[in-house]
Amino acid sequence: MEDLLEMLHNAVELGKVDRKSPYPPQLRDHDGAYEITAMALDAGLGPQQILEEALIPAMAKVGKKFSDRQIFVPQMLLSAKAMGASMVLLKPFFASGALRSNGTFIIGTVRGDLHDIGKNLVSMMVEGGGWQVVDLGVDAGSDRFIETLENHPGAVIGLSALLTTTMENMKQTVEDIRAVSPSTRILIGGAPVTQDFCDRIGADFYSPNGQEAVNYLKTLAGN
Ligand code: B12
Repeated sequence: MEDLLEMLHNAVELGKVDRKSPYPPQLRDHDGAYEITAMALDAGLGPQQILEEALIPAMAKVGKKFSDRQIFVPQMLLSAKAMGASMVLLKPFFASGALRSNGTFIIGTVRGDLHDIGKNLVSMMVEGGGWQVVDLGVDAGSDRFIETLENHPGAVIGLSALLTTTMENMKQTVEDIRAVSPSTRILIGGAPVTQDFCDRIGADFYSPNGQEAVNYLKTLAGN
């Protein structure tokens, strides 16, 4: 079991998407993140364990290697693709609450930011928590959040930012939403985001992961 988690960690860290992907050359004809995830699920490992013990630590390692200049953007992108391949198989487990609707959750990565893995994960979990999710994708400006909110009155908003530079755009987005709809609940997250930052920009809730966001949303839905 541990071997499968370790193999998956390696596949994501090295950017081995699936068996047929040619990169990295030393893993040619080896299983990739997709196949290993399927084996892990078949072996009875839970999606949360796969996420917490293989995928998320692998991406943290990738970030560290990037900071240390051991790898560059193309390798980081392949790791992201490998994690995405694994998430395709995990999604049905997280999204199984889609038929109930506690309300609408509008989520997006803020303007100037193209990181979407964490946002997609939160989106899956919130959907699994029984909310209808409207996903605005990446590089979403305040105008898109406000327009979508007009079409879904009472919706809760989730903002993601992974860059210190785009945290400024997160602050601006919160201000812009507050200006038109002061009572709208706004959740924020992303690797550089903190509780202190949340307090400073006047967002309602900060969470370092999707699960705590789901728990907070439950309190809003009254269950
Ligand atoms: C993969 C990756 C990329 C991929 C993204 C692909 C994709 N489709 O997302 C690519 C290659 C495109 C990329 C590009 C860049 N990246 Co990059 N990237 C990463 C990396 C390695 C992993 C991010 C990730 O997916 N983590 C896994 C997910 C699951 O974690 P997460 O996003 O943090 O999400 C969790 C929580 O934060 C939270 N959460 C997230 N969002 C939300 C929202 C809400 C509402 C809530 C409640 C919670 C929540 O829940 C999630 C689940 O637990 C990070 C390293 C790191 N440690 O974060 C660097 C990192 C973020 N990147 C970095 C940089 C510098 C860049 C580039 C500027 C590089 C360049 N020179 O071009 C560009 C910027 C592009 C842009 N404009 O956005 C830096 C940022 C440094 C900084 N302080 O700003 C990092 C930290 C790497 C590093 N150590 O230097 N990157």
